[in-house]
Amino acid sequence: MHPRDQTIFALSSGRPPSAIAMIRVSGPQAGLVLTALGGKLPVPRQASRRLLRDSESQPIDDAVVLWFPGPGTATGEDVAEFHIHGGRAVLSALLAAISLIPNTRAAEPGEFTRRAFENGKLDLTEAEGLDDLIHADTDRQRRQALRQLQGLLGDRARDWRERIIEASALIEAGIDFSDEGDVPAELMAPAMKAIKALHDEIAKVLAAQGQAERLREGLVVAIAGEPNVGKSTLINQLARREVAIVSPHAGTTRDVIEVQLDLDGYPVTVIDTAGIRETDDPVEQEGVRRARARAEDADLVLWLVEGERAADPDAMRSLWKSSDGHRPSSSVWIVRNKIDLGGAAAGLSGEFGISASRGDGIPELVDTLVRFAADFFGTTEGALVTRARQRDLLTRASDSLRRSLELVEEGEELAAEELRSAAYALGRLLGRVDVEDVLGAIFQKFCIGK
Ligand SMILES: Nc1nc2c(ncn2[C@@H]2O[C@H](COP(=O)(O)OP(=O)(O)OP(=O)(O)O)[C@@H](O)[C@H]2O)c(=O)[nH]1
Ligand SMILES: [Mg+2]
Repeated sequence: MHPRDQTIFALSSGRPPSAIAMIRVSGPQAGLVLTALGGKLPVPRQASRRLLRDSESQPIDDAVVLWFPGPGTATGEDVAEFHIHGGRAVLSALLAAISLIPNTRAAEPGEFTRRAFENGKLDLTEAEGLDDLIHADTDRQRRQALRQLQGLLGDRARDWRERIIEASALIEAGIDFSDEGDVPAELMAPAMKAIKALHDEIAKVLAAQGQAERLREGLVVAIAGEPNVGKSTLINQLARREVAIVSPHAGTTRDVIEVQLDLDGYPVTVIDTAGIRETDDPVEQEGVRRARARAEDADLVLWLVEGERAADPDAMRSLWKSSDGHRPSSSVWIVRNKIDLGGAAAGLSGEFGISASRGDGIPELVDTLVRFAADFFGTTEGALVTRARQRDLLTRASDSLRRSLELVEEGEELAAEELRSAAYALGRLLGRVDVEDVLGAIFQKFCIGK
């Protein structure tokens, strides 16, 4: 039996123990699984209470079950749901009882969604949106994922693809009918106009994206500086809990410490690093190496200095030593800490004055961070492209359209060929053509049970 014809099952709710757990079954045997464990088939789409029993008629749990006959279901197949008590022993007893039924097996990650995709319930961009929605931590990530799941990009891509196919049909008809190979202008002019419009629309969507792709991963802010300036105190203040050890000894932090923050809906990862200095201690040296590596990759570095001391340009520069002193694209803000000890108050323009231990200046710093994040992510509200895969394929489609406009002078066949590759790229975007290679990569990352 082909693995696709087997009936799959998985725990679809969160990690046990929980008050209630949901096990989902999808495939031709789903109805049989329900009757084998819970007696007669319930009324479709209505919750029914059943005492579930194993193959030896021993009770497993008192449960609520649901029966969804295909194809009008999430996966397009027959689906059964068991809502049981979420204890580990209950779960393992039920999973064991299901697996004893012939032609059933545990689902692989994302396999329910993959079946939905294969049965035409959603296109690939919607499947990606679903995965993003499950992993969304902040409100903005959630809204972006939901737009994707609702198929806004998929709908546009389908429309573009159809229009490309129409335009190429015009050109190919012309090629077939013309004796000398010259396609009549009456056919070419509307085709070219349509291609130009398509190219502009796709280019506009690509240009409007800001950093929508990055909204999935979040912004990375590194706190760096010389030892003992209060970096760990600052990360604790931002996280509002004691994530890092603070001490008066220089060289306290050695590992890179990360916290995830939700700043006004923007996902931000803040990292605390070891104080940058020359040292003989091999452990601290490793800490400094890691600090540099992380600061280099960060989108923003908060360079902490103590009070009125000027930021040491050598120490700052040394941050990027590991990349041949070549400064990466990240921005750097100078933050003056310990202003409670007197000296520099609000700092010079473009600088911040804070007291990490007392909290002075922290709200202003956070506000500025939120504005930075808003700028960084751009206007993601209308963003349709949220993954590199989508961007690559759209760029390919738009490039092919542009080339077909350029090549038409040299021969209609060349233009038609470019249109075929544009349609092909959009087909891949939607998962319509030649996608076996990407499917594995995409669905592997899903949770089991989804
Ligand atoms: N007065 C005052 N002391 C502070 C402030 N922030 C931090 N400190 C103190 O400065 C010392 C060093 O703080 P840490 O947060 O451990 O400094 P760090 O930069 O993480 O140090 P390393 O991990 O060693 O690089 C501790 O004794 C803190 O209590 C502040 O705003 N005001
Ligand atoms: Mg520290």
